Amino acid sequence: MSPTIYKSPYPDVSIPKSSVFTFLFGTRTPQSIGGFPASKKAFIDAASGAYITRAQFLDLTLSFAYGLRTHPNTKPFAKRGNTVLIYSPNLLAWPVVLLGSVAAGLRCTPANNAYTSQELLHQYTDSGAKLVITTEDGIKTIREMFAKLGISKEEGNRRIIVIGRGLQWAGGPSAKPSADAAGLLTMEALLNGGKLKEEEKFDGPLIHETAFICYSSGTTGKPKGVETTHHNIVSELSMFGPNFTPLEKEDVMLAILPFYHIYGLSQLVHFPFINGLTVAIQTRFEPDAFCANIERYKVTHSLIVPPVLVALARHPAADKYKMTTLRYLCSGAAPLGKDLVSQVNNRLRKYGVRCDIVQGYGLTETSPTTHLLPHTEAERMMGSIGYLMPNLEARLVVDDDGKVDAEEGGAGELWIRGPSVMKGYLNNPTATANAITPDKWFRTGDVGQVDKEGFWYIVDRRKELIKYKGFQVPPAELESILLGHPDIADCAVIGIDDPEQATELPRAYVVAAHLEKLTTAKDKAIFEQSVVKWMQSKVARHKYLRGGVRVIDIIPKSAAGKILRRELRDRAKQEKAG
Ligand code: 4UV
Repeated sequence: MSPTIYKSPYPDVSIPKSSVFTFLFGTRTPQSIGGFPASKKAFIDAASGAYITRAQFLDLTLSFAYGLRTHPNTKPFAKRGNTVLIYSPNLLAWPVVLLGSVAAGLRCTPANNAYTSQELLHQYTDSGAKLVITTEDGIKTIREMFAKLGISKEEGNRRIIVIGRGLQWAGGPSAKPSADAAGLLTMEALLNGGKLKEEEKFDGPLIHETAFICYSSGTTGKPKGVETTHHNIVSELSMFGPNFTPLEKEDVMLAILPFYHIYGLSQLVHFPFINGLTVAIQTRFEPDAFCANIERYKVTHSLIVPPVLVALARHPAADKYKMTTLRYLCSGAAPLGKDLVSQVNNRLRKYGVRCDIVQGYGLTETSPTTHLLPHTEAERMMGSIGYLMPNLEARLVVDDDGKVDAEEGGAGELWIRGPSVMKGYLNNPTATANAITPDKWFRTGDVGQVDKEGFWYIVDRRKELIKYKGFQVPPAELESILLGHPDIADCAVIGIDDPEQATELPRAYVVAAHLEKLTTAKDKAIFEQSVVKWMQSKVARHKYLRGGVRVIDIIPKSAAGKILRRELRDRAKQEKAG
């Protein structure tokens, strides 16, 4: 039987055949860049108010690219197709070093800035990166990573570019460098040499070269490098438009989601620039600063994850600041309940805030957004992830090999096909073949449903991935670490729901190697707690076992040895109910 293929209710859009850089900056005159005034603010450092205009953004990226290409430290590693790793929280410099690297023809692999040296090591080696761009706070971790790789301090120092604490380069405050940064090459120094005359071109078939390598565990296993091409990003950005998001001339977006995650990378760095929005960058989410920044910068738009809505529903900061400019909030990366949206709407409306709260859905592998609720439907279709984006096709598959599609209105695994689907997992043809079928369908591992009007819902997740506040927590990664614990014989990690915080929490079920020693409930509790603590010394914060550890006799497995996670999830539900 032929498959049931769904399309967007919106017509396909034409997609320019250009590189990311040309798409952003291609049409430029001294007065205008990408169709908006060159003097318009592009990015603001929310804490200090320092900013760069669109023209400065272009100049700085070309200067950074030139510095990369010509400085003796970076020159050997700044050849087209080489990879540079960014290990930094969201800062004003972030878009500059990203687009500067892209202009020089490099691929960028952005890493979680909370990663430990061990976690970072995987991404650094797997991506084939040689250069690392980091902040003064990141130097120590990078040096630890180099030491683990047997790279001498001297050699390691040549591979580091430091984003200093000061913002003089953007007209902002200056700051003294720390002792750690002494002798290292700084971003500021790279900006001072000259300007690349022309960005590296990715035309014709070269649009399919890789631009970004974000890490995702996909449906199973450890984090893998997702090869996002120039064409993927340009396609993704072209699919949006006024149909989905309300856009006006003076709109300001508040950026709190991490730029290293594809959601932030695409929607907070690229999307606003293309659409002429100004982005105020808040380095860390904190409810008070979030609300204060909305007032201070007259913010109209923000992209969020469900726990931010929990803060807007309950935190006292929402009573304290004037947020009447806010018109659009888009939540994604994790399921969002209708009730939470209603609570936020009710609270904000008391203060005269009329804001469309919508939901989007996407994956690292789809660059990312595949579905988005048009703002005009925010109220009526609360809880839906909205329409399929134009230029994409979708299926709802019931069996494993894609032969049977769901009946009309029924649920199935969501498969996506289109120009924003990744090239594949870096150096991992097996994982790529498991994720993308020969006829180019990408399996999301999520269970979806679509109604008669074309509104989509995510109703379940088939894959093992856990999401803590929108961050990926790959169970396989935690399980392999837990198996290194001397007192753990076997284990499985699952996500348990925490409706209060609108998130999942990672929980480990473990078989103790010396069960005979855990004779009392107290012994067990002490052991479980010690494992929680032990894990905290090994991984970034979002992977902590916040759902706790439970000792059990045996991990349920299939005949083939696969962990039966569903059984553990049912067990967790029963424990809660009991
Ligand atoms: O690979 P990743 O970490 O990617 C993301 C990307 C998120 C979004 C969301 C809306 C956008 O508009 C956008 O641009 C980017 O999180 O994780 C992918 C997995 O996260 C879950 C789902 O299990 C994906 O396979 N997920 C993402 N969005 C939703 C979601 C959602 N709205 N509802 C339920 N699960």
